[in-house]
Amino acid sequence: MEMTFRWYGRGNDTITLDMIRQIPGVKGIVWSLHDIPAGDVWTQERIVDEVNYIKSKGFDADVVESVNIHESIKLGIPARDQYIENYKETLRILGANGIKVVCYNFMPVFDWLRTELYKEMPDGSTAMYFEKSKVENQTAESIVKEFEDNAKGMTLPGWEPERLADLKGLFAAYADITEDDLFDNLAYFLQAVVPVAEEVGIKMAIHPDDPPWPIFGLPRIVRDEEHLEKLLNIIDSPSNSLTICTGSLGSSAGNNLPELVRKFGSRGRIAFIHVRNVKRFEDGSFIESSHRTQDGSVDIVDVVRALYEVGFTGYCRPDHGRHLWNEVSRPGYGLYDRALGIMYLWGIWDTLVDEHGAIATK
Ligand code: DNO
Repeated sequence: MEMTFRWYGRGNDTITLDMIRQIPGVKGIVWSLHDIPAGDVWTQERIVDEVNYIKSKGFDADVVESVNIHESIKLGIPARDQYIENYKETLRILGANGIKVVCYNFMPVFDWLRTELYKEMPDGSTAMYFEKSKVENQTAESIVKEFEDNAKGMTLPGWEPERLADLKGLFAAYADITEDDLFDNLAYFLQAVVPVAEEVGIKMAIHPDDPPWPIFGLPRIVRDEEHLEKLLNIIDSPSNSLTICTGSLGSSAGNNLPELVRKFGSRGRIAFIHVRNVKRFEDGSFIESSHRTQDGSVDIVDVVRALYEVGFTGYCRPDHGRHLWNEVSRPGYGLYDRALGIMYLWGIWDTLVDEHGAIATK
């Protein structure tokens, strides 16, 4: 397993690569070109500049999260073909520069959604919170506005302003799109890009829906074991792989994360894993807790054990953390709690290695 850390780029993150270097065992940086609008080609020049900078600090730049997908591809409208061509071109350039994994998602309109970015916890830290009834009783516009107003000036990953500028128009466009339609549009996209990914040595790794249920009546198709199985069957290739996000999938009590890791990991179809914990409440709400098993509803110890058992050699990163010790950071992406998360994951992993031996690494 290779430990990585997500970083938003020079001038776009409160954390520097020099800080990340002091977290034990981090080998790679998970990066993206966040200023490039979804659908545009990433140029060779920009990619080389970012990769070289990351390498100059002693890290690899193997994983990109995300190359976002233009809405027309999800909607399946004619304009998609040009955007798919652009996507292929970006993959070719990324592949030529040694990139191994591209994380993406296929969520309509929104990427992840929460109702509070800084909910106060009993210990004085704050964490991201999703209150189910609030989403059921409020309009998308009002929640999005609140969400953006509360971000303390930080951009939120996956919340491209150009996409959200016309929420009404987007909702209207999705009015007739069923889950089957959305799945067909995903299949169309993958059939076009996976052969290119194979050619250039990239694993496409889809991120599950967050939260893993339909919101505001929009279709969601990457929510559970059945969905994951169905999408892997679109093309049986390592270049059509998964990002398992234990927090996203774990927000739904029906998803057994260690079991999913055993099932898809043993088939070599997990390219990337985001490990974090969430505490689920009876009414369907959830809060992002510390990574520790006892603090949330996901058995993180067993997730790591499952990774070990399947001989996982892919990429791992700690995911959203709480905001601790007055740190000012992008919501969920502070330094401290993610660093604590890494040490928890290493503690479990190193114990397994100590007791049972190292697994073959790449
Ligand atoms: C949120 C992230 C997501 C994720 C994308 C992947 O913090 O987990 O924005 O990066 O869904 O495409």
